[in-house]
Amino acid sequence: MDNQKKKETFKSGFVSIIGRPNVGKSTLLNQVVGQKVAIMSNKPQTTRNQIRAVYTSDKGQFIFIDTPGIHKAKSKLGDYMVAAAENTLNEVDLVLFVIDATEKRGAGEEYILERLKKVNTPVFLVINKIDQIHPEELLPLIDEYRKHHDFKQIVPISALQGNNTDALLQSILLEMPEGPMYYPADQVTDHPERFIVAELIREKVLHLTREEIPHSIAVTVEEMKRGENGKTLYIYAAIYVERDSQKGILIGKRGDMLKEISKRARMDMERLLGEKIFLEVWVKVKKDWRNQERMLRNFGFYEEK
Ligand SMILES: Nc1nc2c(ncn2[C@@H]2O[C@H](COP(=O)(O)OP(=O)(O)OP(=O)(O)O)[C@@H](O)[C@H]2O)c(=O)[nH]1
Ligand SMILES: [Mg+2]
Repeated sequence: MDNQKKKETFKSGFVSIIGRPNVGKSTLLNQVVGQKVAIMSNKPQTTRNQIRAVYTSDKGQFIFIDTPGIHKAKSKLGDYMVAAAENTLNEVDLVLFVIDATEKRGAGEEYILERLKKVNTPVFLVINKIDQIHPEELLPLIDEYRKHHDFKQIVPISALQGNNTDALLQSILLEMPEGPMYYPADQVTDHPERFIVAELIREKVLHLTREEIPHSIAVTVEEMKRGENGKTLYIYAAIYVERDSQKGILIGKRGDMLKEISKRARMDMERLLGEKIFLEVWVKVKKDWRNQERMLRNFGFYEEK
């Protein structure tokens, strides 16, 4: 009887997380699914692809789609990233428009609000980073945004600290249609290990380098194989940069930088995959790869078209 009732009321659907770069979209995704699925950093344009992660409870299942921050694209890669975010808008049951409470509404938000006018999908305004503002600053912010869109809900949160994210999940449940379990209850992501491994290396580069380097790199996993003892997982990866000078920076004095990147990435991989890992990383130069369609395809962009 009980089971019958549960079945009838189970809800599920797709939820896209959009917003400007660096507002905390990936942090929110990881917080709600309780696992690091998407890499995070304080550099804008960290996320480059649609990242899917699944949240399952006994009442429902939501498939969250984290997207690249919407920005003025300056390369073919940028065009791809913005399209990856905008393409989700019509294909999901709900859009979470995430803003940073500490930042003034700017041209980026205006642009997104304009885009949202053209879709029929319900939208929640998620005001993130409330741990950084005084509570009194919240109401004026809400009033201002409310004028520009008929948001289904306005939910202030701190994705980093997990403040109010449970309330957000409850509001999402109300918005979801009745539906099936799309994924097994224990599955959090459908991204292949190769993708996550490459992303973790890219994340360490983002954390350890500055200026143009974070935007100039791509990471590929060339080989992943299990050792003869069956225990160690051997991973061979390459970081691509656009110029020789960038290669020098990434390798560092006596190879120190590359060693640090590899060490940090390996520790994260071991934590995530729960096994012993041997990681070797090379740095290669590929001039202006961000504007070369063939290279972008090689690096796995454009796959969803
Ligand atoms: N104080 C505070 N910082 C946060 C919060 N959420 C995210 N951040 C920080 O904001 C920065 C950007 O977070 P990300 O999750 O990578 O942002 P994003 O929106 O996915 O960025 P892109 O992928 O570049 O579009 C990181 O340094 C986070 O630690 C929050 O609730 N409070
Ligand atoms: Mg991100």
